Amino acid sequence: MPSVASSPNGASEAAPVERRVALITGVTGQDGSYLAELLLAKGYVVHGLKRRASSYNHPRLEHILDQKYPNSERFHLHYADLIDFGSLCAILRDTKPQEIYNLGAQSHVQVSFQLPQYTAEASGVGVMNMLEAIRATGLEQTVKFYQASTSELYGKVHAIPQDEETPFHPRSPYAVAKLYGFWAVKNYREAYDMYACNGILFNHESPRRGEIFVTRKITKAVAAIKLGKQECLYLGNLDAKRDWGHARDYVECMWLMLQQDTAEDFVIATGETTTVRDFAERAFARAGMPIRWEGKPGLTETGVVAEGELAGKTVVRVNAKYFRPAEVELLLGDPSKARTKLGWNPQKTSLQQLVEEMVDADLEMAADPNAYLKY
Ligand code: NAP
Ligand code: F7E
Repeated sequence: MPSVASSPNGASEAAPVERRVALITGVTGQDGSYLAELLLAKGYVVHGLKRRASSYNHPRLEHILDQKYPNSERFHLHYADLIDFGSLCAILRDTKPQEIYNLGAQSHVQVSFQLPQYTAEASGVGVMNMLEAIRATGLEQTVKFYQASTSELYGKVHAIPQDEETPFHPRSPYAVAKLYGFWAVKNYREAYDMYACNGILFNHESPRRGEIFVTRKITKAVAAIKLGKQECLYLGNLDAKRDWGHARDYVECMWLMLQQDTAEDFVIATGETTTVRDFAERAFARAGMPIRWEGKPGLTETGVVAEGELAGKTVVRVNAKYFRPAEVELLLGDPSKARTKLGWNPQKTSLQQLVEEMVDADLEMAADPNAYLKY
């Protein structure tokens, strides 16, 4: 494999060099944008897959596509879709990547109950399509393949904390689809000796998180309420527990997983868990609106601003429409293997730092929509 050519600041080198080539599916998503930044800084040529849409659909990549962005000329977008096998073969034939990061998926758990078949195609069969496209283009012995697997596989958990040996018990069409992808990766590793691995990633968030995942929904609402643009935040299960990390830290681990001699699966988590309720408390407090809970836990419970300008205002209510047909109550990952074998630091960003970064970014974006491009 050619060596990576990067200077310490990630700038282009003068002499022509053979650069490593990576392909990212899901590059337009939260993780894809951070991973593209990381790989460009490491000297890669980065190809990303984008879907056809009727309107502009890659705001998270806007800054990278700007010619002023360092190494922007090494970033290329291509139309393709995980459910279109031919398009995957074409992109592999044309770009010949040495590393593939398969981040593309219909990734919303609750939405997967409304779009079960589409989710199966994109998040499950899409993985098989990509693996078969690798074989069809003769790349199976040269390419390293990363699959975005998920802590949702543990679902109704059989052990606390969850590690690489914990049995799976998926609780949604999304998790069922991801289970298929997980085993496709393991199967192709065993059957064809491919370098293919699963990152079993626990929830990871950032200012670039999709707006209907609970953390971003909270931080965006906190900012809008603070600025008088929204009255109240409606949530579902306040007592669900998640192991929340920062997406920027987690993409480093994806890269590390493809730099090993042999392909293995890894749990990526912080090793700490907390409730949706606690996340909301921290977010409102960060914006200077500490809340107290009133009423019995359940549909009638409310979050009320405890002090300050908005004291007494009800800013959180529970709405049953956000409850799921089957819930994952508690996720807590054990990142020991990643820490030991990959040298990865699961505690690089604390939960409090994550909350603060997200709230501060949303406050800025609520005041100035153009501020989005900075995040
Ligand atoms: P995200 O923001 O929802 O991004 C998903 C990406 O997949 C988007 O680029 C989306 O394109 C693309 N996509 C959807 N359907 C596709 C299809 N049929 N063909 C090609 N691309 C398609 O997700 P994320 O948070 O960055 O997560 C990245 C991956 O990690 C996903 O596979 C997710 O399931 C998995 N994961 C995420 C977490 C987490 O906490 N974030 C944890 C564990 C695993 P559009 O922009 O066009 O919609
Ligand atoms: O929900 C509860 C909800 O949608 C977290 C995806 O990236 O991580 C993510 O899946 C918890 C759940 O993420 C609302 O019931 C309460 O218990 O932010 P979420 P998720 O379902 O954990 C995994 C690892 C992935 O792989 C997925 O791709 O929060 N919750 N009230 C709510 N959730 C949402 N979305 N909205 C609410 O109003």
